[in-house]
Amino acid sequence: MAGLTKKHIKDGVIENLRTAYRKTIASASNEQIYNAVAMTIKDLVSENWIKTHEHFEKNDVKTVYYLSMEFLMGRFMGNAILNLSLTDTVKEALDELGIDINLAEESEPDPGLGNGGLGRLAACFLDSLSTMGYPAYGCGIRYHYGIFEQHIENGYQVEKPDNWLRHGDPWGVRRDEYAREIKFGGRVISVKGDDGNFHFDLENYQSVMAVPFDYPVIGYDTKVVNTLRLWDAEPVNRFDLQSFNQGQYERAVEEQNLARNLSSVLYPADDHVSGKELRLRQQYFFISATVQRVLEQFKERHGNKFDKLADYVQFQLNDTHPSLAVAELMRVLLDVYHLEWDVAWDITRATCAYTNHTLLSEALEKWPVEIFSRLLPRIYMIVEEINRRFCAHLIEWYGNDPEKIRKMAICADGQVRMAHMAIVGGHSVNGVAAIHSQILKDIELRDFYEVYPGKFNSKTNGITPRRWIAKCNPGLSKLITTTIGNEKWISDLSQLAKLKPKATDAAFQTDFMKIKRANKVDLSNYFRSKYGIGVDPDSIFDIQVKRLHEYKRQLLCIFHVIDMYNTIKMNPNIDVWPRTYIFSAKAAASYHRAKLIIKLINSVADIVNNDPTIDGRIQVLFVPNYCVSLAEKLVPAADVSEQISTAGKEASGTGNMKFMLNGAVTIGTLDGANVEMLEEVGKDNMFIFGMTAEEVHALTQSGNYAPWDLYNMDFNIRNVLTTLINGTLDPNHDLFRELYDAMLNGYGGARPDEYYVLQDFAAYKKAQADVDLAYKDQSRWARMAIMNTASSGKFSSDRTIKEYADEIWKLKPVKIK
Ligand code: HTP
Repeated sequence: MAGLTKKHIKDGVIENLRTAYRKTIASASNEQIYNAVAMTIKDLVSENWIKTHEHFEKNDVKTVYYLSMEFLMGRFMGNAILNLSLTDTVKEALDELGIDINLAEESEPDPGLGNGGLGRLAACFLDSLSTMGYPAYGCGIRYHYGIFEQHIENGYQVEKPDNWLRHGDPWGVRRDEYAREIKFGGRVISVKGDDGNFHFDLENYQSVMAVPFDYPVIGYDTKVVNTLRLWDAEPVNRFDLQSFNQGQYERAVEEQNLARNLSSVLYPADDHVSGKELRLRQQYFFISATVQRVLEQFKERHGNKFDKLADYVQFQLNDTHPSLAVAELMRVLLDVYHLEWDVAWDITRATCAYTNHTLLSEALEKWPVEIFSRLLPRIYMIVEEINRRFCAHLIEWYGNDPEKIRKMAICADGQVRMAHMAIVGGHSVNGVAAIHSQILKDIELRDFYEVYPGKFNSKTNGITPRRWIAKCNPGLSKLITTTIGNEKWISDLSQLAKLKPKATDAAFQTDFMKIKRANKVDLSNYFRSKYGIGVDPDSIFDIQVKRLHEYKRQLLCIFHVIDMYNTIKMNPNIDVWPRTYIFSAKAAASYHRAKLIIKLINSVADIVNNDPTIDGRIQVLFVPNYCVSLAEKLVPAADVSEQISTAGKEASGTGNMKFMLNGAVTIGTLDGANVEMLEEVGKDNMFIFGMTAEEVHALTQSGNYAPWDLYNMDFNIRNVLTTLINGTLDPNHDLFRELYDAMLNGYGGARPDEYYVLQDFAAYKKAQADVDLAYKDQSRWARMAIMNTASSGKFSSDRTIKEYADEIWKLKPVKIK
């Protein structure tokens, strides 16, 4: 930000400490100092934030509302400083005050308001929306507890609550003026309106207030500041409880509890739904608040011209979680603004668009009609009517084919299917990588593609280069800037292609690998200070970080570690380059198998790290509490990026892109965005192995998969599986028998080795041997690493957002003077 001096910042920090805490720098805690710095920076952006909204209003701009249950923003401060180009100014100002900027940064809580890829994608999208000047709101829930904090005790995951608001919320601005009432339950009544028509309303309902907190979304090198609006729940009658008579008192207490629970916790299961009533309430809560407010604002600006709504408003549904927006928009248009059904329906469909993020059937949200109709009686009526009309349309289309209609209906088998509602009620359905979108059309949503071919499209995910290189990897960023000659690549990542000719330049290779090594040293020092374990920075850093899920196959990687361990034990003189395997992953609290895999990784680490025959050639580390700020430390230090999901299961992946951008070489399957990464970087610079999605599909369909045959024929597989149960890892022999059984016999009714770990094992082992060979040729490795960075331009979320804006939202960027 031009014109800002060190003095502004110093004065701001001192003043904020004084007024907010009655403290001086000497007496303030680290958290208070962090808050004072954060408030100072927020103050600095307020002017642009206000200007942005004045501009939006004056020019009556079209706006996208990104509706999402999750925003995994990561720490705000460092990103704000980077995007405002204040890195040096702030550092010097704090230096002069005697404040260590790193300490201030580390005192910021990392708000974990998301589970994984879905929430982090939403955060990257917001960064790109502001940076490119698109008018946008992110709309979600202000959970008081984010995803749990993971501790490892005796090798097991233990969950602790994460109260990220403990020390205050310096970035949030409470907006009481936009608080709205949200109604649950009750009975639907019809009342005759002034227009002579009957309209529906509710009586005997419970309600809570939705109160928005606004957070600035600061773009890079721009004056545009968009808004992340997170809704918090509060009781409606908070203040006059005392005056209530008996019956109302009980109701008021219920409503108090409802409010307390509503925005309390994020459901910590990724790619999986548990169908809990509270979650449906959360969904309706933030959707209803958002839709009500957006339509009020539209009415203020445009009166009753709701037929123009889609020209000014687009709702993007981040997965099925916000798909109640379809029904809520219908409700408000019908019951509040008294539009006719057909008119309201055309408006709704033109305004909503849906992104599908996953092919896992356990992630498809379905709500029991009993819960849905009891909690949201008016919304349920509307959903039934949408369903009735949709089924009538299907009968026209297919003739009377009851089986087909039952399969495609929105309400069937006692359930409401949210994906079907999102597809029918919007104008766009997109997948998140080419292969994923293709599978949606060919298999998963084939019937819908037949009826609505024009709605289907693909938008390959992306990541923001601001957080994921400029901020987290300053060394490499500087090298890129001096090599290219300017910083434009930070907002036009395709410029990285200019590095390609440098991939074979010996001097550039040396510079590039020096930075990689320095990042590895930094990470090792961090591990040493935090966990008391250093790692060898000259070893290969082989990293797999993501949610723990069977389809992501952490098991394949740890099996390979066991195999290497067995190999070295049998041939102690074998020549392998030392390797450090780093895992980090949270498992859903109720996901027993995933938690057992965490225990296995820790048990393997115990044995391997302490075995003198291994002599440091393998080191295994499970780093607790994977989160955005930890990722920012791991990604720049990786040599090898593990992206090894069963083909056809990982919709896109976005961690894969972060590692590629930072010069790690990927070992991966032809799944998700890996397929497009291969197109960009070429097969010489990536280690691709294993079955294709078609092969996986065919093998599953055939029913011929026989892991016992693999066990009998492959000595290495046999050895790895035996290690699970022969006492090496666990003196009682029983702890990991479940995994052994799951691989060979199937466990708890599941098919044996459902995710084809053993089927892909030999190919993976071969690919890992190729990694070892490639790394031994340091110049070859440097070339590969540079080519990865240089070829990653496509995976900027700026590119993704431009495609959404051009093709789905028809949204134009603004410029603010
Ligand atoms: C998923 C997929 C992952 C995607 C990510 C963002 C599920 N959101 N929900 N996501 O597991 O592959 O990259 O689209």
